[in-house]
Amino acid sequence: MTGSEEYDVVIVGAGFSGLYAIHRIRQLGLSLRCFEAGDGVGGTWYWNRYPGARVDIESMQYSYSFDEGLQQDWKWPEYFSPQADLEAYANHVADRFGLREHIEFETRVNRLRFDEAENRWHIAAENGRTATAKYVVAACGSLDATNVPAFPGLDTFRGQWYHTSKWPKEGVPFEGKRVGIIGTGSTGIQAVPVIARTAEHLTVFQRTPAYSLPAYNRATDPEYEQAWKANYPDRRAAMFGNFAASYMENEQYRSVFDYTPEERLRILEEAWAARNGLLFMRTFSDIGTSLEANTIVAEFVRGKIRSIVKDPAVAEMLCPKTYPIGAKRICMDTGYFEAYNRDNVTLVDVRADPITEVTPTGLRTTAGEHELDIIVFATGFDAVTGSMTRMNVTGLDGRDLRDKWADGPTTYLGFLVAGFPNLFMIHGPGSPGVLAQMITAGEWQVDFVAGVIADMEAAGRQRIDTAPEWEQRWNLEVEQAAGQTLYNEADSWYVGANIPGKPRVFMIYIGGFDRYKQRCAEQVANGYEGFVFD
Ligand code: N01
Repeated sequence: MTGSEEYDVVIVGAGFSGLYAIHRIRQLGLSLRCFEAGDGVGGTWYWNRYPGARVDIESMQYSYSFDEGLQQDWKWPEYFSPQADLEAYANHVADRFGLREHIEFETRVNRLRFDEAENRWHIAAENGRTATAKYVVAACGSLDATNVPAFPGLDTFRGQWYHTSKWPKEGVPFEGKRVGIIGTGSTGIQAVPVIARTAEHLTVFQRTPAYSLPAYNRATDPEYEQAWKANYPDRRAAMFGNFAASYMENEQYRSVFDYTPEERLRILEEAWAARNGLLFMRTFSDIGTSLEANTIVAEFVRGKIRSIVKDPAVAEMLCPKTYPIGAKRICMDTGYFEAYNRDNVTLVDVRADPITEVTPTGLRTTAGEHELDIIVFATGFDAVTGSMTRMNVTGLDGRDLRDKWADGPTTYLGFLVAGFPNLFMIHGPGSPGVLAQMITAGEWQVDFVAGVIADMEAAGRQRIDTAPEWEQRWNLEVEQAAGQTLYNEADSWYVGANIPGKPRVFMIYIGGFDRYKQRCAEQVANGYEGFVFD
C-alpha cells in the first residue's frame, strides 16, 4: 500500500509491546496502523535467530497477562523458551486477536517529523510508504539498533559474516568451517557452545569476560505449569506490584553480612546448584548495592569458572575481575565455560591483543592473523536510544532528537520528550525498560499511554508535551536511583559505553517498576503535573 494516509495513531514496531499496543489502542475506537521493519511479528524474537537464542526469564511469566484465555491455552514446552517458541507465540497472538490486519510489514520507518501547524506526525518509511498521525507510539525496542564495530577491511572479507541479531532465517551451517565469534555478552555466551558443537574450529574473541551462571533450562514440569495456570490472576497481580515486574517466591533476602563465612558458602553452593542466574543474584539482598558483599559473591563465581575450565590460563582469562557482578547484565548459559574444554575452541583476549583489521581471509590482531571462513558479530546494540534516533526524528522547530540527546537522553517519566509532542515511547530511556520483565512492564506502559490518549481525546486536546525542567527533575530521579546501586561501576551498554562517542549516562530507571508506576500515576492524578497541553 502506498500514499500518505491519515491515522489517529501510528505504532512503530510489531514486537511484544507493539502487538499489545494495537490490541489496546484499537479498543479506544481510534484509527491506527502499525509499521514493522521485519516480514513477521515478534520484534526481538523475530530478529534474534542466532544459534542458542533463548529467553532467560521463565516463559510462564515472560508472556502476556492481558487475556486469561490466552494464558490458560498456551503451552510453553520449556522453562526458558527458545527463539522459535517465542516467535510462534507472537504469531499466535497476532492471529488470535486479529492484529495482523493492522500491520504493514517490511516497512522500516526512517523519518518522523512533527508538523506543529497541523499538530500531526509525518511518518515515512524506507519503502516509500508515508502516513500522518496525531499520535505515534514508538514500540521499536531497546535492543534493536545493531552494533557492528567499524573494523577496517570488513568489505574485503571473502567469507561470510553475520550479526547475531540479523541472522538468516534459513540458518548458517558451520560444519567444516573455521568460525570466529566476536563478543561474549549474553548473546555470545548462548551461541558459543552451540556453534562449537558443529564448527571445525571456533575462535572466541573476548574483550571483557562476563559473569555467567547456569540457566538450568528444562522441559516444563506439568505441576509447575499447573501451579501457574491455577494462580495466574494472583501471580500477575504480584508481578504488576513488584520492582522487576516479576514473580518471586521463596526469597532468601538478607545481607551477606548476616551470615558467617561458612554459612555464606553453603548458601552460595546451594544457590549455584539449584537456582538459575537471575535467582542466584537474589541470594542476598546487598549484592547489587554493597561492593564488599558483591566482591564475596563475585569471588565465589570466579572460583566456579576456575573449577569448570581445565586450562588454568584460559580459566583466568575468562574470570571477570574489572567490574562488580551484576553491574553488566548477568548472563545465563548452558555449557558456556565447558565449551572451552573442547579441542576445537580457542579463546583470544582482544583487550591484550586487539583486533586491527578484517582481512580477505580472516581477522588480524596485533599478534597475527586468524584464518576464518565465517565471522559472527555478537557485538550487541546501540541500546535504548539507538532505535529512536535512527528514525531521524524531528520535533518542534525542526529539532533533531539526536541533537536533543547529544549529552544523553532526557525524558519525562521515560515516555515523553520535551519538544516532541504526542510521541510516546514504550521502554524508552528513563523507564524501567530492560531492568524489568519487559512483556509485563510493556503491557503496563501501553495501558498508561492508552489512558493518556483517551484523556486527551475526551478533553478534545490536540497536543501533549512536557518541559525541559520536568525532564531534568525526572533525570535526577533516574540518576539518584542508579547512584544507590553498583550499575555505574561497569562499562556496559546500560551506560552507552559499548558505542564509541556515546555519552556515558545510565539510561534506565532502576528505582523499581512498582515505584515507576506509582510516579507516573501520581503525576497524572496531580492534574497531569509536568505535562504541557495545547
Ligand atoms: O550484547 P552485549 P549482547 N571489539 O553488548 C563485545 C539481551 N539479551 O547481544 O563488554 C571487541 O551485552 C563486548 O565487549 P565489551 C541482554 O539484555 C538477552 O550479548 O563491551 N568486542 C561484549 O562482549 C543483553 O545484555 C538474552 O568489552 C566488542 C559483546 O561484544 C543484551 O541483550 C540473550 C566490540 C557485546 O555484548 C545485549 O547482549 C541475548 C569490539 N569493538 C541478549 N564491541 C536472553 O534473554 C563490542 N564487543 C538470554
